[in-house]
Amino acid sequence: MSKDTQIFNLIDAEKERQLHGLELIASENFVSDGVMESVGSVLTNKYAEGLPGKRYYGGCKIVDQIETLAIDRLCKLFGAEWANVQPHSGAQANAAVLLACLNPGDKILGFDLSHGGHLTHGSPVNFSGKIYDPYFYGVKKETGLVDYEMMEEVAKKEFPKLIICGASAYSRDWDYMRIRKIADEVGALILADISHPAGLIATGLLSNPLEYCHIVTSTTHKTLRGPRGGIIMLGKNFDNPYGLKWKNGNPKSMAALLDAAVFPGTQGGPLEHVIAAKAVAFGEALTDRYKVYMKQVQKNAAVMADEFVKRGYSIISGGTDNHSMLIDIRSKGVTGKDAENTLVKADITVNKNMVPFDTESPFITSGIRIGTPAITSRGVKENEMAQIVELIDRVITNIDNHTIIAEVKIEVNKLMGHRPLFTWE
Ligand code: DSN
Repeated sequence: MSKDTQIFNLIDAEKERQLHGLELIASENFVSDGVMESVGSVLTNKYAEGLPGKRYYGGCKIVDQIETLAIDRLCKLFGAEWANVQPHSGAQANAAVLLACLNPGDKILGFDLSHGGHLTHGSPVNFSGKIYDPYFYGVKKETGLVDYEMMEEVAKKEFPKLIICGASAYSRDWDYMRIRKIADEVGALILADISHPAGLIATGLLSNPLEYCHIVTSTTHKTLRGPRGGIIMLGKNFDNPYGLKWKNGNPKSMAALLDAAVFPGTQGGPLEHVIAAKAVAFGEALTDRYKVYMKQVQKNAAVMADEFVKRGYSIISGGTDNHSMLIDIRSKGVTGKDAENTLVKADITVNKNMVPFDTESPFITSGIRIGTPAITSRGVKENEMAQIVELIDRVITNIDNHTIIAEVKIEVNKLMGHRPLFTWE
């Protein structure tokens, strides 16, 4: 059969866009050939509902080995005792955790979406805020840092069953020990969603929540540089401290509850091609060269943040310890929406983002979020950050000047066009 030219021409066009542009969306990355080949492999043909060794379909001998390797590598990477690698996404992983730990109407305490949190941490437009009863903590206005006093105050007033930490737009490390103390005082479980900084945690560049948090979820496609997908992990000695049950059954281990919440609770057949790609990514993340990559991501972000500050931009919390930064661009007289839309004309991709205490709606926003995982995968180093920030600044400060935007686009294409999409260099 001949190739579907309509679709494959579009795939080629998207490849060209990725090759020539500056990809600064903090949650995106470029994967290795091994990850790409696994996702495009014959494993997509296989049904394997269940877990390795306990499937509802025949012919799972090989995929059992693949999924077991993925689990073993993941546990080694983070020092986890148990993992489930089947969630199709980070949102699916969080849905499974909430299903395993809560009953409809139970209280949860999450990081406010408009302060940097995530939809699945209790937003009213998401299942987590519709099915459960959400309360929030945010950042302190003066510092832009997580307000742990507020977390404690709300927790002691509301007694949530689950406290969720982790963020989509927060550039500092978390105090997991402090969160555990608060959770223990009110009898709550903790879910740490490390989707964004997972790679920095895996390589010891940020603190590891598995030491203090009962359950940890992540996506696999951001700093972890794997295929799009989710994971759930458990640390040591946190097995079901409050004796949760599954469907009025006997108390079960937390691992059994979470497994059941993934399948059959929220998903059907696992994507074994994606699980193989996750295993490849975890294998890569266990290498020294991945640690070199993550250090470069962190260094690039720190230097980039400094360059923005030098040009008069306000970074929430004043800088970054991880791969990302949230920039308040109000001082430049531009909204997040206009910045995103104009930067893309110069082949620079960022996303508009609310800043804490924003007066604009989520569709407009006063900020942009920027991250370095993707450009670092293309070999960009810290000595190129001044040039990249100058290009972004030139667009933002000339938002209506089509000639200047066209000039920036040419410079962006020159800077990026000759590089491979993925390199270890
Ligand atoms: N969409 C992800 C991000 O960009 O951070 C969160 O789900």
